[in-house]
Amino acid sequence: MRLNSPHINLITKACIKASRSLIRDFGEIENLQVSTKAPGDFVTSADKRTEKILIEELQKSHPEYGIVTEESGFINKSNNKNKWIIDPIDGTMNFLNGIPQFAISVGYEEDNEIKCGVILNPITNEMYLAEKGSGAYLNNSRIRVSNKKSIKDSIIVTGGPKQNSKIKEKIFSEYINVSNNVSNVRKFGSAALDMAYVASGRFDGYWQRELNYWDIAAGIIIIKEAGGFVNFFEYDSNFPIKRNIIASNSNIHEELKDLINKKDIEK
Ligand code: 2AM
Ligand code: CA
Repeated sequence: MRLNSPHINLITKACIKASRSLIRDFGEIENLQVSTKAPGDFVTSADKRTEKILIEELQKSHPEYGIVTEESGFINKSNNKNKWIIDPIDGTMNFLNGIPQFAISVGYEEDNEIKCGVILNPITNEMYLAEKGSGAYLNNSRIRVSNKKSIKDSIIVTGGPKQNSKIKEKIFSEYINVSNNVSNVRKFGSAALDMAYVASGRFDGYWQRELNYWDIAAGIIIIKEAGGFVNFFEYDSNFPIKRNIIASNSNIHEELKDLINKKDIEK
């Protein structure tokens, strides 16, 4: 079985088209590391190019839909019913350094709920997709979150703090606390792929502060449809784009939440 509603088909097609250009850009960036051109500028243009293709493709069928993107901001802001949430390159730092751990991430939101989403790593050719009520898939295979029962045996992935974070100490102390209470913590540099890996059972859980909604929109539905739990904490309704997230299989979710919310863990 494979998902084939109009929305998921549209996203899939747009991501595949955008990925061709992104793969070319990635080939160039490896050359750029030995050239004199500033890599930062190149990433910006790769981001913009990828985003432009995604927007053009998605707008062909639904020019009236709202779009929330990393590079262009809001399009059709008054449409609150139907929205595409786009991150053209999630894992920009990896992309910039020639590390093939980045993805195109596109979610579709209806009435403020994510209904479907696609995360595509164009280099490994892994496409994660999900639609509400229809399960989650990696390419053509159904995926599920892990069945790990205990937090102390779990592999947990995280990210941050970002360079300009004002809460670095808090994030580092959470990192220590979680590390001391799980099997191991990983840091891979792409929120979208971190979530895709939780959905496919490679990691048991994920948490991260100071994300933007486009980093995680597609991941939310993919994890939920893979049987996992997704929660936001310390949500500020004045900044709805900013998110702190915890996502994991259902067995360890409460324990992971406790590790993040409590500074001192009773042994
Ligand atoms: P990005 O690559 O699209 O910037 C890295 O831990 C993850 O956090 C990436 O998914 C990255 O998305 C995201 N992130 C969001 N805001 C960030 C920031 N200001 N600095 C670094 N990473 C950020
Ligand atoms: Ca991102």
